[in-house]
Amino acid sequence: MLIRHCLVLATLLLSGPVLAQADAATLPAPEGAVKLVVSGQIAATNRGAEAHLDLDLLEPLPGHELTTSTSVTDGVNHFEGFLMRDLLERLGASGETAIALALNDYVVEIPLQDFYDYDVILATHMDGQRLTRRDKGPLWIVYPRDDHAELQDIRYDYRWVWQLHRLEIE
Ligand SMILES: Nc1nc2c(c(=O)[nH]1)N[C@H]1C(S)=C(S)[C@@H](COP(=O)(O)O)O[C@H]1N2
Ligand SMILES: [Mo]
Repeated sequence: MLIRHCLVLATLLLSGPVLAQADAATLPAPEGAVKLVVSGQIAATNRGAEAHLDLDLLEPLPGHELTTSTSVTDGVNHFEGFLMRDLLERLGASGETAIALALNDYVVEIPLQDFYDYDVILATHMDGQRLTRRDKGPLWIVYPRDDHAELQDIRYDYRWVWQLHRLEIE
């Protein structure tokens, strides 16, 4: 009995770090254009301490869609992309905050809790069209604004970072 407990404990102690290493090792290098760089408190990296992600590296994440109005477009739009929390989990992220930086030098801090409280997505498409740099792309953080009254607020609107290109996890 005691021996069995010791074995279970030993397995648990060993499997933690071993799994973390395997996970980090399974993030391949990007082959296409890098659309998003994630740095800071992440376990899975492919360039120094950072994760450099092209669209092929994002693709294995489960797809997620949502329909919502935004503060910058007219009417209601359909967005497709990936859940922010799935991306964070894929990268083994830990911490409290994501500092989101955009191509136009816009910077904002987003509490990671947002991504667990709401189905916030990293959108790649709007109304069936791939987002382009010219039109809020290639990646846009989109909140399910119409589904939650509390999200219809300027405090959340400024977290809708378009032309996102970097996340620093702290
Ligand atoms: N890349 C980028 N994302 C951004 C911004 C920006 O300037 N650049 N402005 C933010 C702010 S302050 C708000 S309120 C919403 C809507 O911005 P707008 O009303 O200036 O269009 O988008 C947010 N996302
Ligand atoms: Mo704003």
